[in-house]
Amino acid sequence: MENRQNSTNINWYPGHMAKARREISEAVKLVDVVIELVDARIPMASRNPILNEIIADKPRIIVLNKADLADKTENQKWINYFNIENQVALETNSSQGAGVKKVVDVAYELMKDKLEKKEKKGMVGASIKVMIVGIPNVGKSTFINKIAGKSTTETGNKPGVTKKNQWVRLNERIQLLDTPGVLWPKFDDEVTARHLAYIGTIKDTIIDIEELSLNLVEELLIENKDKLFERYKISEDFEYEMPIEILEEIGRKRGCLVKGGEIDYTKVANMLIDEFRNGKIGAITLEKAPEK
Ligand SMILES: Nc1nc2c(ncn2[C@@H]2O[C@H](COP(=O)(O)OP(=O)(O)O)[C@@H](O)[C@H]2O)c(=O)[nH]1
Ligand SMILES: [Mg+2]
Repeated sequence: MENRQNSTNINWYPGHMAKARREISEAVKLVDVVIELVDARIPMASRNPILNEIIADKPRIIVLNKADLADKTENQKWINYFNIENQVALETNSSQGAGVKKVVDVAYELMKDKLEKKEKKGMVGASIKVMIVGIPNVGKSTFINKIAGKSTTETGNKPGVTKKNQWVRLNERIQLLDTPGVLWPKFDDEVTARHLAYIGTIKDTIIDIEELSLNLVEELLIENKDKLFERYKISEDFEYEMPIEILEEIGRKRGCLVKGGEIDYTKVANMLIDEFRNGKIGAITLEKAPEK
């Protein structure tokens, strides 16, 4: 399964970025609505501002995908935030299909007037064209497969929109460009890069997993301490001064030990990151919507 290969295996070089940008710009000209997928756990870090330049005023729907892995209340706050900004936003769980049909319906609603005008002018069979855009691993292929109802996206993980434009008919009025636009993740600042690493957007072999796990513990302690402690059965009155002590306790609880009973840091770090990525620690939103 070529396209199931981890998306993070692209190494983005300036050439790739330029190519992705060019290809998405071309594809955008062909569509009426752009559907931007972001990760509901990190709705800021999982966006690439270059998209604003590329799509300019074209109607857009922001989709908070992997909503199942994020906090329900926070998802709603993000949707409200975008709505206040005059931006249509919805949440989905593409794996389960929850919310995906609504995205199609909303895309239609956005373009309804335009379509009716075309039909009044006598254009028979006019339809709305949409495309999906987002950074690697955000769920584009899963989303497309869900709304298209079959496996249409053997896209692999090449930057940009690589195949010749093929359209998938979603219903009698909407067509979907079957190849998503792959945007590069932005590593402008440390927090963004770290957040992308937590969710698995950055290739693991180029990150220090032990350091990353400590950062994650530190971040979870701020607002998700209860979930973290509950998951690893850490006592409420466990005393610690540094995140590393929590990581060590998790290691002990999980038996991530080397001979002699020392903590196996690599093992516990990998386990923790893996469990976070899979939502085992809980539905957690790391980036909050700005308060209005
Ligand atoms: N929990 C959860 N996992 C998802 C969701 N959407 C996609 N995934 C998973 O995220 C990973 C990346 O998805 P994929 O569609 O290949 O991402 P792409 O690189 O943007 O095409 C896969 O393991 C999917 O099963 C979702 O809404 N919820
Ligand atoms: Mg894909």
